[in-house]
Amino acid sequence: MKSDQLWIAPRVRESKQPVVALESTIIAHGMPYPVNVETALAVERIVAAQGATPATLGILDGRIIVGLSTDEIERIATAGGVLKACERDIPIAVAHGANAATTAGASLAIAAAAGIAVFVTGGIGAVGPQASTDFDVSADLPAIAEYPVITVCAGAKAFMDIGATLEWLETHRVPVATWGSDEFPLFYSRRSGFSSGWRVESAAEVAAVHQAKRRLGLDGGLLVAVPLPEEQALPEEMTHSAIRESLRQAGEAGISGKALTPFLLSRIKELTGGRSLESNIALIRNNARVGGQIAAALAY
Ligand code: PSU
Ligand code: MN
Repeated sequence: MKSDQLWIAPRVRESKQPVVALESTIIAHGMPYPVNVETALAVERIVAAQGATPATLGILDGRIIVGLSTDEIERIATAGGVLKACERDIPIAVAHGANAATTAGASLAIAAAAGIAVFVTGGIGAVGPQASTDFDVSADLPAIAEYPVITVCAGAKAFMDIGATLEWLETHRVPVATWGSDEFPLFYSRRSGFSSGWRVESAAEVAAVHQAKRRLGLDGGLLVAVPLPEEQALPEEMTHSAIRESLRQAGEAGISGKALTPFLLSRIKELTGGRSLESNIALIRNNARVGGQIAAALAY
């Protein structure tokens, strides 16, 4: 993607601080109004508190915007018909002059074009639970592998196949760090039972590995998975049973493709009496703090 095709907010373009990119699908399709807007703005403040400049990404009237204003975040959260754009949808949204929220993968493509080194999301899309038969592998994964950006997440969304996702990341040469833990986290819960083999304790360590990778001339990204705080985590059994039931309902309703993730997030919220949404808010805030620290460490 060409950087001269981006609308970079002056606040971001002129920033003397490191920039942290944030996605907007979580705002438009991942959380209900008004907590989506409250969370998006809180996440920006948390990034700023670490000494970094937040830039929420999205497409409005066909313009790819790096650094949505508060009004624009409100618009992407409330306007009808906002598309969920993964990377392949970006030219469609641009040509149609449409409004679109960008997924993690689409956001990584834009962040890379804008020269932003750190990207924060909630949980990445990953290898789906039936990928061996339906080929549902999120376009987030190849974007993480391809672009020279550090992605900070709370793991893959919990209804993905975590073991297969870690295998995919190994095959595609993505270093995967787990933050202060030996285990890859499970989005709503802290433990998945899988290890990535690389535990990190500090933002400086992540920054050093990213810089070594660049120096070595090795392309592509790096994934940091941060377990959400214990107090806001769902008990693993609650996570697993809500996922089982919501996957069953998705199968019954014939939901597939890009509608699946928003459907599951909303079903899981109902099945957990709103607790999964609280976890989702807590984990993205937590990721923003870590992402801000990593960006600051890179600039140091
Ligand atoms: N993280 C969240 N909520 C979300 C998403 C991530 O906490 O809604 C979004 C991201 O934009 C991610 C997308 O890229 O879900 C993945 O969708 P899919 O599984 O269809 O690739
Ligand atoms: Mn998918």
